[in-house]
Amino acid sequence: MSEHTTDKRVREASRRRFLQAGAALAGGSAIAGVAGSTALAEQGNNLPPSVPEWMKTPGDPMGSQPYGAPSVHEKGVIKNISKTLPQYISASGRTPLQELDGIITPNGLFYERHHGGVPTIDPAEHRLMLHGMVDRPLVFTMEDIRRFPSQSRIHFLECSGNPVYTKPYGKTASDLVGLLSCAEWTGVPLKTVLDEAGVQAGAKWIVAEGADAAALTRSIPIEKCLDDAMLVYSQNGERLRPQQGYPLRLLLPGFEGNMNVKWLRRLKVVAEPAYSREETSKYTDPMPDGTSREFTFYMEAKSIITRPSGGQKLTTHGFHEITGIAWSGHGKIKSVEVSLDEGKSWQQAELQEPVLTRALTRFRLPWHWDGTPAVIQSRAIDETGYIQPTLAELVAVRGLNSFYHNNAIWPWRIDANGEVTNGQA
Ligand SMILES: Nc1nc2c(c(=O)[nH]1)N[C@H]1C(S)=C(S)[C@@H](COP(=O)(O)O)O[C@H]1N2
Ligand SMILES: [Mo]
Repeated sequence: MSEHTTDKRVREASRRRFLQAGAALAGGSAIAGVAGSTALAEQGNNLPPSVPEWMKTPGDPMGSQPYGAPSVHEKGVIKNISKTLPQYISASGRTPLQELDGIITPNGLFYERHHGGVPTIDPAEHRLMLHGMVDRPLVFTMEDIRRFPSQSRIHFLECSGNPVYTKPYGKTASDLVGLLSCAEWTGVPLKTVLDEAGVQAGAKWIVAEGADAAALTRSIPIEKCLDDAMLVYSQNGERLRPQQGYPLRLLLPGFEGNMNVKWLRRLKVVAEPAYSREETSKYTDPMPDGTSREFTFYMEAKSIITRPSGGQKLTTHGFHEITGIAWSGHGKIKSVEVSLDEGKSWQQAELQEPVLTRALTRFRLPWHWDGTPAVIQSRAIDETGYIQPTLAELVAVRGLNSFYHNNAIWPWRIDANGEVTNGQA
């Protein structure tokens, strides 16, 4: 036996010890036969102690993929695009949250929501016009924008129809809250650009307009524009994808997705909001007393367990890590609690560092599943002390006529076979 193979055996054995220790650590009795202990028994040509096929000849040469793509074995990890909803012009594609680790969404899997299709914009012909209540109206080329001092920040972006409030359909974490992603954004603070133009006294709002066929228009309060708003041109190190607003988008950390205008072409500084379609007939919430919530801006604290989650299956009893993501438009996540008993009791999950403001935060809880059916769920608590509500608590306040801004706790049901399903359905 080669030294290499012996090495692998040692590693296999130590992995086995770890999984058993993990099961004990999770509070249950260590069960012989947890994942890993069968590895040496199931002998195949590519399994230990054999040398696998892919070690016997050189691999693919360099240059076959000038822009990298995932392994052919990850073909199933793609955006979740509904086959029943029409997907032309007004469209959405969800991030497969349950397939991802960490907090950053790869650019190819970033969620998409468009009201007039995805325009193809030549950056050389793209301009940003800044006018209205300013001392010096200005028109910027993309080169002008890139000459400003830059900044990179990690923030989530979430559509406020995630999931729609009345019919929380869906099997998977992605079906439910996949209109959510997180990236490192690079651009220029909007304040820097506004200072260049000189905002006049009495200015209260900035109306932002996109260069798509929808000319999507939203009014942004001036305070946000002078705080952490950014004009972004890059996403996870490379230029924005066309779907995310290439070559320029407005990023309003923590504000509902719709206000983060893509393909940004115009900013008008004004005293009154525009009362555009997207802030009157859409993205507002009818309340039981006949009034409507509008200009809600911030996305409230929310979380979801992504593993184990709907559509997945626990194939073995024993140690399993429960993990998921939490986020809040109001700032940092303070803690995440997980319940394993239908919400009767809650325990503290561990938060993965860094915990960033208005960014996804990964949480984890070690768990020993003994095969008993269970209902698991998580709730986020943000730095303002706000606690993510149950759906019943949300309905008690909002009634049943709302459509957007559903940040309810989402339970997953695990049956005796280990099948995980939507606990609300
Ligand atoms: N110009 C323009 N901006 C837009 C939209 C649009 O259709 N046109 N969609 C909005 C909505 S509803 C959301 S949720 C986010 C989606 O951003 P993404 O596609 O980069 O995920 O962009 C917002 N900005
Ligand atoms: Mo949205």
